Amino acid sequence: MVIRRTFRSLSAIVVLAASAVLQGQTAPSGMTRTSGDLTVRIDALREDVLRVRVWRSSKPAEDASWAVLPGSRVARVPVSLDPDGFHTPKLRVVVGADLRIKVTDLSGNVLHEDVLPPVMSDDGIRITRAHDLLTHEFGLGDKPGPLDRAGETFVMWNTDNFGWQESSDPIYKSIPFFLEERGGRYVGFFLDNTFRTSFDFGRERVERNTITAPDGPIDYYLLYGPEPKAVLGEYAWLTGPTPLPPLWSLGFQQSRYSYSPQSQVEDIAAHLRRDHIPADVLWLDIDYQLKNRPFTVDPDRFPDFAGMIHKLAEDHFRTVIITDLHIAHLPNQGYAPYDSGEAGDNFVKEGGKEYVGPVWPGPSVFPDFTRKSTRDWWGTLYKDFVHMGVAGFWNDMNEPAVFVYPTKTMPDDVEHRIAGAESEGFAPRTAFHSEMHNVYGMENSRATHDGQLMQAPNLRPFVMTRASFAGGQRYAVTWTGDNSSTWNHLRQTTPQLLNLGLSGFSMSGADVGGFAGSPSPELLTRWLMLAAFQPIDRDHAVKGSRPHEPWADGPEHEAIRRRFIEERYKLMPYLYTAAEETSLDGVPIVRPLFVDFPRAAADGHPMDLDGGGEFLFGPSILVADNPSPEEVAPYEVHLPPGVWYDYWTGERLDRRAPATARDLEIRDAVPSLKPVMVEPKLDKLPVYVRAGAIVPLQPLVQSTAEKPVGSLTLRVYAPSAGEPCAGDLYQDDGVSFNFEKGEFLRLHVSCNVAADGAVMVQIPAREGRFRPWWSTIRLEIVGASTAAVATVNGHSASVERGTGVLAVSLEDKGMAQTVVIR
Ligand code: MIG
Repeated sequence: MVIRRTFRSLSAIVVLAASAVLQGQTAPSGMTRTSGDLTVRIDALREDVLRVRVWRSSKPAEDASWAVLPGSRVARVPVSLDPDGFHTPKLRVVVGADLRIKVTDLSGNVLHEDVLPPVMSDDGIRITRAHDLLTHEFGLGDKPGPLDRAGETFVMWNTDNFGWQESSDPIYKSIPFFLEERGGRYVGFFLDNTFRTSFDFGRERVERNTITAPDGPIDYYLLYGPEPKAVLGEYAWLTGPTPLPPLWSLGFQQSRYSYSPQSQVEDIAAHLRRDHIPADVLWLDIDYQLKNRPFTVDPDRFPDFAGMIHKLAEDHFRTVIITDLHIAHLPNQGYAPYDSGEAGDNFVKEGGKEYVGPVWPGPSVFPDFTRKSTRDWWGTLYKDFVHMGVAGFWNDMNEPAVFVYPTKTMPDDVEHRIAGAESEGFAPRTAFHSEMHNVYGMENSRATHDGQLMQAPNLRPFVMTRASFAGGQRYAVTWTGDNSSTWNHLRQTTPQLLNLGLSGFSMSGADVGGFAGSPSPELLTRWLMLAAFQPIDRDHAVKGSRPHEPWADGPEHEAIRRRFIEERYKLMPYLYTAAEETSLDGVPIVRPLFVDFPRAAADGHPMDLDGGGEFLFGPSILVADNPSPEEVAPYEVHLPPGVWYDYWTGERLDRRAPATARDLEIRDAVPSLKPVMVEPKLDKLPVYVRAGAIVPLQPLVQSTAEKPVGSLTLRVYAPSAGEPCAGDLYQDDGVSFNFEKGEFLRLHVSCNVAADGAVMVQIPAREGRFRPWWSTIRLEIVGASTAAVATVNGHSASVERGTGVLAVSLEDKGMAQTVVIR
């Protein structure tokens, strides 16, 4: 009986095996299995990436995706068939007769296991995965709450959620992707279903992770680590990485709902420059428009809009303006966005007629962004603004938000058309809002991105979107919407931005100072300090709130705030290099410690090092904010194993968190195993750098548009003798795509500390043709012993000594150089 079953299923596998064409030969790339009216098909897209689909009846579901890149969706590698499944060189898949799936690594460690068969019926879909108290999940986009999603339940339904709180769900974005850790191994799970999906991570029953949706496909991807960075790279391979942003978008940005009239915008710009607060971007919210109508300018309040943009640019400011998607319903009244949109049949419908709903302009219509021709039309609306020199666009309200209650969005039966999405696998059809709701904001930002690119093909587009879906990082950066001016919301920015980064959105920020309400001077100061180490640093505030600009609370607060913004600008080469890294490997700019130190905690728990306020800013810098930011008592900072330096003082810290069971046993007797205790002070934010890092810095500028004067600094944080030591630097013109044609500069600097303490730094010849702003390099060695002599390429050079720092200056013509300090 057992033997016959095995034999039968084996032949079924062979007959139904999906195929990969390799070197002209057809080999199976997975398997198909049927039970009752359900069929499951599993394909290996790569050795470490699986795609699982389930369908009812004999006809496979539409093989299509808004999120997954077409090339990745159809990628296949050959697999080896087993009697009960198949394996790749990395993964083994077993499929039961009842269609339960189990995926393990080749040593048998479980990565995914269905505890119940998949369900697909008229009531929707359900996947029930094994879970336990030691399983942890991260990701799921912008959802508030703790970094670890385990023990909670979440719903994906893009929602305008003014004043959301820590327990609010859903909010603006739906990213049905999570990174899961069990037993020190990481796996990624991405459910490619755009309906209102729900994720329960052991909340209802601790042993179950239940994933449901009222409709749509069972179509999910499993991404195997075992390291978190591998999963993040695979997710970037699947949905596209965050592209290289324009350099200026990493600068400080000042916004308010709303700067108006024109003279106020000009005053804010002048004040930033007068007070020497470095800044790159000013934002215009809805009040620059006439009666809140998108793609208009109010000529009374902004008498010379183009002139203002131009003048701001001369003063090294970029301007980003809001362009909401709701188009005022004004037939034949000379409002071109409506008339041209209507002429091209570009708005969504209900019962065959244009759907009209109330938003800021009053009765409004909504572009049908899942139609390519609509996106193309939308792109044309940007023509004037782009040619005026507006640098970027803000897509708000695109959940879409509609002022009808309680749903706050359009009805489920509104009709969208899917057209021109053949390369994404979709045949043209009409789809209801219940299916398109969660991708609507992403497709809005896509249309804006593509439109900006169409108008200015050699400028990197910049779009900030509020709503999005998995893969939306290809088109836009994002922010966390309408947070509040409270200490808890400041604290919340850390887990929220970390989870966004783990969900593909490396470029994200939270309204600095909080949107709703008014921050106290201390809160605003602490927020500006922390945000200097977050990917997007944008100060924004609701109408009617107390002023939020850095100078708002007098010179003492302003001085602290300025110092942190200045530090961000000095670190710009490091930050930009981290942004470029994201665009290649999907590792986000800010990330939890476990991403870089997956095995650093003694008990293996990914969060055990992390008191709640700690995160990595790029590969080498650790920020340890107060986990209870309003608390005045000292708090503990746990540093991953290895030597660390205090970023501000250069002090070497020989403390580390216990990393082994033995460490745990002896910790009470060993001072270096004790956590670092931090005494909270208003103007102090603990920042550390790992030994062996080489951090590039630049002279202070007031805007990234300003050419730095002076040397490039390479700050080497000396490791112990024989330990690894390296750092990267990436540069280009910061705005165009010329880097794709070789106009970039890349350096991989390395160092070595000998047993006698001598430090040798090797700067290789530059890669790429970009000519940088510097002609000298200042090499700083932090933590060097009291050495005195230096040689540059064998010739003796003078050494400058500071406290704990030695510095050598050298000319840089792009050739390889070797510096030795002993
Ligand atoms: O209904 O454009 O989240 O950042 O300032 C409010 C006005 C509409 C919501 C955004 C906020 C923006 C505001 N918008």
